Amino acid sequence: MTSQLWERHVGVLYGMNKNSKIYVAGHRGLVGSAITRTLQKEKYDNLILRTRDELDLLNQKATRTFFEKEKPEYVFVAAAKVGGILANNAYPASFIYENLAIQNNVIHNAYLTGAKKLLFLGSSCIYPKLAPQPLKEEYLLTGPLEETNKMYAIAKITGIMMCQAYNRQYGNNFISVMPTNIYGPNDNFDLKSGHVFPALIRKFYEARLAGEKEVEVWGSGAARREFLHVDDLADACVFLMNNYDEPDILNIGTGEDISIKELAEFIREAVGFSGEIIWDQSKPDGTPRKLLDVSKINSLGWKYKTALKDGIAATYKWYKNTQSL
Ligand code: GFB
Repeated sequence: MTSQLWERHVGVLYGMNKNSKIYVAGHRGLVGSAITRTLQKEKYDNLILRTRDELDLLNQKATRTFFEKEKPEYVFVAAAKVGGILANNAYPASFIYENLAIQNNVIHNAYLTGAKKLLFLGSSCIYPKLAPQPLKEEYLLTGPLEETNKMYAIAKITGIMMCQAYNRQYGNNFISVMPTNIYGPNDNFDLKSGHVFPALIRKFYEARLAGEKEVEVWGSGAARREFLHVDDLADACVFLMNNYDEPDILNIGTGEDISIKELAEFIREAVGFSGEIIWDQSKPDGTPRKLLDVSKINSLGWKYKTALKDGIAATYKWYKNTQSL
């Protein structure tokens, strides 16, 4: 029996110590930066962080060298090629190639260099397009995927399977979590490549400043999504790194959804834009509904904190401040 299998066998807990060596892959992104903030706030003081210029996770050799030198004990895999509905649809090859490469390199090297535990971030888009709602963890691989983000989803499903395979074959403790749609500071506010939340903040803000009469929003507005503040996601990730040791995937969300129409109204109000919303139905709605069943994570003692309207106000404030810098 390997030492890791033995430790699991005798029930050694895998929680982090304040001086554990923790690598946050993707620490400058929306999710990675929030995990880093949370760890720092909770006084974990041995974080290993590398910018993309310092370490290209697409590069197998560079990733191997980094892991062999640093040997992190805990790894958060928040590095990924991400984007909104149009970017996913337009660049399927980049989404499948980059995500597979990054996660292969990170997961395999975490195994090779003896990481105690790894947390892999998936996405709610791994579930079948027309699965019953709310989406339970057991619906994974039970039906066809949504076309607009199929390649991203396939890559993320592969990451989940890889973690489970390494657990089974090598006795690793690699867990996978499925966050719902995330928003907050350090999001991508680019209108073409980003997600709906930051795009709407920017569109309404710029339209208000320019005195525009209308703003174009994509799709019919009927699609329903669940939105979680990234600080809540980060809190859940740190909680699970310390308290969850199962190979089964776990959803992270609020358990509440709204239509894109409602979201647009909320954001318009928060930003103070008084013009009209025009729906551009030539753009795709994507999956009709994406609401996670969060009963499993709730039963472990974790629940989200940030109400959507508070999250919108805070994110808008953050965005406005970045514009006046
Ligand atoms: O956020 P979003 O791009 O991602 O789009 P998905 C959500 C909904 O908002 C869609 C509508 O129905 C869009 O048509 N929408 C309206 C807009 N206006 C806009 C806009 O200005 N920009 C954007 N981006 N959308 C992503 C996946 O799907 O969800 C990723 O592509 C990932 O793979 C992520 O899983 C969580 O929720 O449709």
